[in-house]
Amino acid sequence: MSSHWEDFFASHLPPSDFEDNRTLLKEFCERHNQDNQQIILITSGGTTVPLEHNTVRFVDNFSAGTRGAASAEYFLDHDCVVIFLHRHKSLEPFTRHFTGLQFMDMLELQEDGQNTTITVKPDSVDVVAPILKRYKASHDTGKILYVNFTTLSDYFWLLRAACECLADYGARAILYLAAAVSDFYIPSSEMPTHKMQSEAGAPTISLKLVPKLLAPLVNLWIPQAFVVSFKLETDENLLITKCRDALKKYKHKLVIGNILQTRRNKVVFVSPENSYEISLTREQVLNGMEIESQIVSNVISCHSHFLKTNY
Ligand code: PAZ
Repeated sequence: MSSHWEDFFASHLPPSDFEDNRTLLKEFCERHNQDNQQIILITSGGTTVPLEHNTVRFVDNFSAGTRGAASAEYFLDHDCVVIFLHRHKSLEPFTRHFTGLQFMDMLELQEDGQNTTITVKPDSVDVVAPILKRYKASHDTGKILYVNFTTLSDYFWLLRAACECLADYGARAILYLAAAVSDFYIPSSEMPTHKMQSEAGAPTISLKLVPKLLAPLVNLWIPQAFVVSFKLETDENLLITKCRDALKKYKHKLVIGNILQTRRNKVVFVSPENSYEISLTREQVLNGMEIESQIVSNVISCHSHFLKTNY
């Protein structure tokens, strides 16, 4: 049995910087709430489940945040305003293109007496310039807000706060829930305070089911929004059924299903009306196309259709 979402909030404290983030979310939502402005809340990356209050060890998952970070860029290209609620240190829009030492290798250092000049190497300009241009366009106009979480309970607190701040947008808000949120956790009351000691022998860890936040999110926190959830499976035979079950249970607008191994080039859109697949050809992949560009275009047209038919 999973615990109830209200019990979860009652037994887990908000993150220490919660009030600062709530203020940022509120100001950002108020600033952009004019005319017909659409706003997208993207959740991205995986949540951790601590095994100790003073956390040395935790349960994590595979998600690097590629889907969320890439999607944020494409939503910004469509002139949308974006809240990027992501796992601390997971991939972020724009910087994701320059991970590791790759970026250092694109730079040239010249030291001439007192003067130090750093330039982008001529053969890297064509790589850096278009990304820098997109970055500047969205950052200089303040179109994206970054908020980060680490643990499952940080994520819960911030997601609810973001929904509350977005409620005034009504149907103009799109929730794009791509984060890989843990299904299991150790309740705060059952967690040891200090680092588990090996002298005590191998621990037996008993995990509890995480309450599903989609239910209060859709019914209470932001009932008019266009809510899109993602469903990850490893068994192809289960995918569509699980997507349909989620739609039936939570009554939101769209589920995007993907299989772990093929998630970079194939997804399935499942709505109450229909389902269809989006995939990239081998050639498109080789040309550097990302499936998120198509996912985002499709989500935007589903949302426009929703606005036209419901209002
Ligand atoms: O972060 P990533 O790009 O490696 O993976 C994206 C994803 C598979 C986590 C996302 O597309 C997704 O399916 N999120 C929901 C996962 C779930 O079923 O809880």
